[in-house]
Amino acid sequence: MTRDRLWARLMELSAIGGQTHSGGVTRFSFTEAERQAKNQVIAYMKEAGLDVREDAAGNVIGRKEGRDPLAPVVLTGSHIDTVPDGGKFDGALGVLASIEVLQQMNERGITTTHPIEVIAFTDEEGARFGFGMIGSRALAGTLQAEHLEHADERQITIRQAMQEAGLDPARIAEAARSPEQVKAYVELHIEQGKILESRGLPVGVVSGIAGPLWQQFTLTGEAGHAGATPMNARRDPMQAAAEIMGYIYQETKKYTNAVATVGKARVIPGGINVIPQQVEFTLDLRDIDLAVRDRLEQAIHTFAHEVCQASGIELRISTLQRVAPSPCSPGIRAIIEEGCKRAGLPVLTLVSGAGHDGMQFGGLCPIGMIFVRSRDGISHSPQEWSSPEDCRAGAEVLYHTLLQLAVE
Ligand code: HGY
Ligand code: MN
Ligand code: MN
Ligand code: MN
Repeated sequence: MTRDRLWARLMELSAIGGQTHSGGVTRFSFTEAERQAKNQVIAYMKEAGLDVREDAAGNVIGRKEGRDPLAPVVLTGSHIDTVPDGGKFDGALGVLASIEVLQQMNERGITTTHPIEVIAFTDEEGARFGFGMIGSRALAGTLQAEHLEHADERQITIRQAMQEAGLDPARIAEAARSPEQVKAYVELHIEQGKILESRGLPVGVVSGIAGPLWQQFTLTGEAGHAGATPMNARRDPMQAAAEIMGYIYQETKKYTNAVATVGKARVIPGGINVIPQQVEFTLDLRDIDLAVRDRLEQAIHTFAHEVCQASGIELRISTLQRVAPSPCSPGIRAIIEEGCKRAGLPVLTLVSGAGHDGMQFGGLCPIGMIFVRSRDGISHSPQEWSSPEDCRAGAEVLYHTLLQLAVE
């Protein structure tokens, strides 16, 4: 596996579109930064000898034809959009390693029975609109018109952003694939956790993906003077929000695999000497076990309503996205494990705490994921890093996996 080409492309892509002062990448979907990166990915796909197109949802697709063009396609890929000030590897590694693998097959004159497509999915992260996995939902045929009404902080909706990017939102159904058309989906991705590093392993096999629930809590009280208003005469939404946040963290810690994050908060009007009128914050709640996530969600909502009722605060909770935890297919796991052995690597199976596009394919095709070690388990940060050797090892396992899936 020619590491230099994969590594060189990883570094080159990270410098295209959205580089931040801290060395990270901010590349939101349907922005100029993402367009530049998509154009670069298209160039790589063409260098790899793939037929390239963009579908109605803006997914960039590179196809390697099979002996039987009507045989169900083997899908691979990931995303090139990022979180704010994200890392160089999250998503990009999966897209570029897939291109590298197909280029290697073409350079070795390998023709598979099934066609193989590498996809750079539109907006996996949801960082701009608070609603993610847009491209994979479209491919699964589950992206609904109402989803396109989610808006960014400038109140631009997904629908408007798609139109500005030259796409016709009325045609998103054209991006959908049917189960007969797709054999499997396999994604290579950085682990974004510490398990592989703690075991001294470069690559892991994913058994399942924890499901993210994203909600927005809006608390409305009464603005007032910070100095002249006694503590017992306030309807302060920040005090209620603080109690609710404290409960979220303390309650979630009772469960082994559950995680909760309050990643965004907004105070209105936001004056240092003004009791807030309104406080908004987001909740990202996950667990590989849906029953645990549901139980936590209910407990948090009950507590929040009790706190707000007792303090005369109006509470609104809106759900931004609710993605069920997804198992990876045992059959594909076995093929990936075989790929690890062919690459001379030990086999370690682990759960993904992070969400991925494959979660959208429950009704479409079996899914599998390969993880590459993350230094210190850091991701969604400019400090995100995986070694060239580990990226190469992951690409090698992907190579064996795709070959096995596409030749059968
Ligand atoms: O949020 C996630 O888990 C992924 O990075 N989209
Ligand atoms: Mn991510
Ligand atoms: Mn990702
Ligand atoms: Mn992913």
